[in-house]
Amino acid sequence: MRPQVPLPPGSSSTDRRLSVLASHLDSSSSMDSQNQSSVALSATSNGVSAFANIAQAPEDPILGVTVAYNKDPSPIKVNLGVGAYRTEEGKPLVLNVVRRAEQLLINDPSRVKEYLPITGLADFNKLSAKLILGADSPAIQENRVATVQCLSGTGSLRVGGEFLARHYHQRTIYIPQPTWGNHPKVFTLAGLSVKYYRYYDPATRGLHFHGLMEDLGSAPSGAIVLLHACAHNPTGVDPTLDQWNQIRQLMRSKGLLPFFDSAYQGFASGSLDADAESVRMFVADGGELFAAQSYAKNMGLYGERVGALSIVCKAADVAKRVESQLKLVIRPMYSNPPIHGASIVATILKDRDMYNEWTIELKAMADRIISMRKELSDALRVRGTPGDWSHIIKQIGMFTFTGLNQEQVAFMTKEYHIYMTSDGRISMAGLSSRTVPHLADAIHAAVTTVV
Ligand code: PLA
Repeated sequence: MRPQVPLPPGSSSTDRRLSVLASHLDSSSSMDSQNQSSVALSATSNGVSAFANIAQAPEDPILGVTVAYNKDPSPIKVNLGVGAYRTEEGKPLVLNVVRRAEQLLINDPSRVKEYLPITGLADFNKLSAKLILGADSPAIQENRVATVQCLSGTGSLRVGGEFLARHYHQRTIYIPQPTWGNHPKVFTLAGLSVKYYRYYDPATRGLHFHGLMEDLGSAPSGAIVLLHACAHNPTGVDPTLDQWNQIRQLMRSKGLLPFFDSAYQGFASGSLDADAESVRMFVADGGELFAAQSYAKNMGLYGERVGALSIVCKAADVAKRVESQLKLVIRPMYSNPPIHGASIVATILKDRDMYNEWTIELKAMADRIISMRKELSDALRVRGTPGDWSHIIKQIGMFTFTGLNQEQVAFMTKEYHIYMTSDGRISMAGLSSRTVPHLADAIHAAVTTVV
């Protein structure tokens, strides 16, 4: 990452955003290439494209892995890049309960395709808040939660970020080191300034609790703090409940504002309630918080782009005014959200039978991921692969943060056609009993031949 370029006085907020963003982007989209692009943009035609000199942007570090995978003709290739659930047969999964809900929706002649309100489907919003905060949440009972339907987890983070940039007195958001690669970009473009707090200790392959507490302890009062509600991406390392409580106490004592990213509720432990404990702990103390929810993974609705942003406020009238301002953020961004995915979620969440069926299917996905952890760790033991691999079992959620370095990852891709992100993260949800031996062979070869 390059240092931020100082801007002359009088620069616009767009200049500031772009400059900050440039410092977070990959080196291949350097300021030089941005300058070239603006020259190209201002050039007049003569048959030459106004974009003739535009720089080739790098692929996304996560979604670009799928692009490379798709180009590889090898029959033994495996995609462990993006966090997308696959069956034992390596196929994408549409949950049965989702198919059932879709049938109901299709067969209902009263359904139309009108625009939703700016805030989305009202039922969906209520049920989503209930899902993350708990059915008996005092915040819901006291009507002090503003919930808006957004474009999956990413859209919820972006809308929340932009709301904060407009209305909150502190523009700095602390995010964990490391974190999901899109976080710094989303928040920077939302108009916030991003700083990191220590989170992961490579030496122990566990939580850097001391560093985390020290960094949040020295954050300026009122700063925003991004927390992964469960199944931290990419490390698979979560605080214990006791550590969460200490984090909560410290944050409340300094007036730090929690912004939870909940992209994996139900995927960590298999229990929707257990995976929401961290968030609910922060609601129980009466304080304020933001929560971005995604149904991509836990309902397998990846491409439907369905999620929600909830802002828990201290009083009902505040929540009402907050909601009115969220509408002003959303309207010029995408006007209003799509109807289909939210209707599926609402159909499932409001019907006891379907809800139960969902929890069973969700648990089956979480269990399959956990069994992949065991199989991979056994396979490495059988091969006598050097090193301590116990973290494969200990880590939680969709990913294992293997500790493999960039060269080892490149070797595995080149020699074994295994696709994963260059930070050594593998999606356990993309593995199957069939592909575990191949992955174990690749890891063994990588650690024994690439130093
Ligand atoms: N937050 C975290 C922590 C995530 O890991 C992801 C997705 C999101 C938010 C956004 O999800 P959504 O917008 O699709 O709801 N991370 C994935 C996919 C699974 C991605 O990078 O887009 C990943 O492979 O890391």
